[in-house]
Amino acid sequence: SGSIQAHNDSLLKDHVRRFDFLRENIPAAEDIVSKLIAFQVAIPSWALGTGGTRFGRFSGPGEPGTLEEKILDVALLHQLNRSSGAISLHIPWDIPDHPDSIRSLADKYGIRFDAVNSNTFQDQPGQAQSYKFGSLQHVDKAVRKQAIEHNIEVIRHGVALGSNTLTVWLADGSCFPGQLNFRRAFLNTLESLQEIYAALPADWKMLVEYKAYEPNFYSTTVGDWGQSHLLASKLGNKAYTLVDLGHHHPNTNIEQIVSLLLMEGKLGGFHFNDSKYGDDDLTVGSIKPYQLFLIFNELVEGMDARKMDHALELAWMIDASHNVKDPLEDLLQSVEAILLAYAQALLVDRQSLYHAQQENDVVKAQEILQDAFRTDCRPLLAEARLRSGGALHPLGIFRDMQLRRTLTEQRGIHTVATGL
Ligand code: AOS
Ligand code: ZN
Ligand code: ZN
Ligand code: ZN
Repeated sequence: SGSIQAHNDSLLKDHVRRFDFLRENIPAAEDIVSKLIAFQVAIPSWALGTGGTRFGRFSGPGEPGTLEEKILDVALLHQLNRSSGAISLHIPWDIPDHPDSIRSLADKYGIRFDAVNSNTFQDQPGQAQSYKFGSLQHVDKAVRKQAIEHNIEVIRHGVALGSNTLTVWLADGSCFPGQLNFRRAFLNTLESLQEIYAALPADWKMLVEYKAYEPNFYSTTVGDWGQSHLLASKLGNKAYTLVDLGHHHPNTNIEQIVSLLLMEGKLGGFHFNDSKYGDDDLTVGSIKPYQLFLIFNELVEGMDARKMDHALELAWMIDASHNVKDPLEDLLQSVEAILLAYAQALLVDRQSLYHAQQENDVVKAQEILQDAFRTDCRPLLAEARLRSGGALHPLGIFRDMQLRRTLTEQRGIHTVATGL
């Protein structure tokens, strides 16, 4: 923290000039800064090692090899940006054998446990039944039962860590026409999810993630927001839809989906990432920052309409990972992109937009949105970090202090992140 202080001192004069300029021009600047301070984004444990979840992995030096080290990585991110105070675990990639010590380690750094993720898309060594033809949808009750029990086990791990959300993503579907009966697959999935739902503690949520295709390429049983929403509404008021930005067909209007799910009180959370083609899981904001802004625009508008707390009522998580960047630098970029889109959305003049819409003034409406999108909000983010004890420029300090080198000295060059 002495180093953060020194880093901030060296950049302070420049920052103050840029922040003052914005403050003079944006009446809501102070309000936006406080909202940014409150906003936290959960880091997925599987993104802390290089390599994504598909094809080869090209690991870098000093990557975390244990759950403890993953938590320390998130703690490091959080120290730098003060916006990464949560981690999302994937079971069994992460097995919290000693939940109490894991929990106190996380507590020590102000990290909470966001949604826990189950995994029935891979067979684990020694497992009795195979998920080759699906899990919760499977034609064989014994396979479904194994998958249900796994999910209940994940809830138990989550309870021990103080999480209150289960995310279920299913690879279930079919690769060829005729392979399965759509209705039976859906009903099996529903019945299985009902058994898992029945095991949720009272204050828990279940997030049902959908995905258009991959690994199945003819049908996916929870393939879009309609199917997820159908399941979530049949399950009950603890079940919600989770939107992963990469899980749509090209050019899908994701912001419209977000708006309607929010309207129905059925939006549970996000997996943020970016993509050019499919579920690319690229750094948030690297390809379509305007889409990200438009999504946040709907979020802010819809959450305000429902009087929801922006920071607390949805699960904000990243789901991105790939081979060519330092994972920690990549995550700093992703968190920054999310907060930037959020700040821009907070800037939108809602009153004027409403009037422009009522008057069918299309040009004005577009100008209002683009005016917000084209405002450089980076000084607002920097000010939020400064006030909460973080670094003015997290990526800069990460490089200046050669933090990856320190991690490599501590952990070694070849550390295999557990799991994948
Ligand atoms: C898979 O495509 C989904 O995005 C899931 O959220 C999955 O659990 C995560 O990406 C880890 O593989
Ligand atoms: Zn996802
Ligand atoms: Zn994705
Ligand atoms: Zn995905």
